[in-house]
Amino acid sequence: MNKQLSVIGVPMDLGQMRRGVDMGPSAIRYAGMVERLEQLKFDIEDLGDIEIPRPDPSAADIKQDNLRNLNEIAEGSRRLAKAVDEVIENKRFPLVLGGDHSIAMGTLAGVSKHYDNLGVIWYDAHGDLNTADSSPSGNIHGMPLAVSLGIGHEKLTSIHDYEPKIKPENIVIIGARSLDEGERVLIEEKGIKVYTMHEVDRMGMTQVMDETVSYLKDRTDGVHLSLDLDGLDPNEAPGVGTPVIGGLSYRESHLAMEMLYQSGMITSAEFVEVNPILDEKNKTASVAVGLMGSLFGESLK
Ligand code: 5AB
Ligand code: MN
Ligand code: MN
Ligand code: MN
Repeated sequence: MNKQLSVIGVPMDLGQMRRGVDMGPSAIRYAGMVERLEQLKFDIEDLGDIEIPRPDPSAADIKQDNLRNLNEIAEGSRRLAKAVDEVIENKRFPLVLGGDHSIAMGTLAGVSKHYDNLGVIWYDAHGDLNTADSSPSGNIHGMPLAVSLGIGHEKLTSIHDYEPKIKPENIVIIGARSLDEGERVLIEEKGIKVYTMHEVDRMGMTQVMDETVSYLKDRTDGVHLSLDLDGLDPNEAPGVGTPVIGGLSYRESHLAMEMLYQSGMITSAEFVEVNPILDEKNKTASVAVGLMGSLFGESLK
């Protein structure tokens, strides 16, 4: 694993309607991220936060074509893509801190340029495969995976001047338990691999991760982990804007991260949707930092 790590914070809250998720990067830093990773002998540089444009107050909450804050999110994503691109250019591992999940459009735009077949592990209660037409909310944080496939508004799919960013056969979704009708159709149509909570319950996380790793190993030349904290159960990660009961446990999630570390395949990562205002004593940010520990090689022995 690349031991040169660059951290980018993205104080983005425009992809959904609950304020506070823009403070996610601070909460994660406050939970001791840098110290935790330094103990694992990483060379860490913290690049600080990307500047996110503020929406015009007179236009607040106006939904343009069922895409709330479209222009500001597109601009923020372009800035993030550029920053992530540069990190990889400098041969370092990008670790991105959200912010809501709409930032994944920018992260993937910056990462995927460097790979022919980027794999993506989408650890989430949701599929994030909506378009303006299928979205029940108009919230862009429910759309980044579709956008990265080249499906959605042109202002979003064209971020960083190429598309699509990823191929459907290179995606694995883990932890899904809340999929909208349009998302189910897309999953079926595109043949996207999904381990819902049903499969995790039946097979156990060990088999889910064994399969995920061998599936991606053959077909990808790099793998991005996009971890939405709402993939975990809200009892263990309460500080998220769109909690769904019946989620992945803390232990299952640690196991998943440890197996990803052992696979040696992860080349970039992001941790998103931590909302300290909805949290209990920074619990969710601490969980995020704990999962980073496992992803980056902490072990109990
Ligand atoms: B998250 C919902 N599918 O589109 C929608 O937290 C929820 O990034 C999206 O996974 C949740 O509004 C987006 C109902
Ligand atoms: Mn989610
Ligand atoms: Mn998500
Ligand atoms: Mn969410």
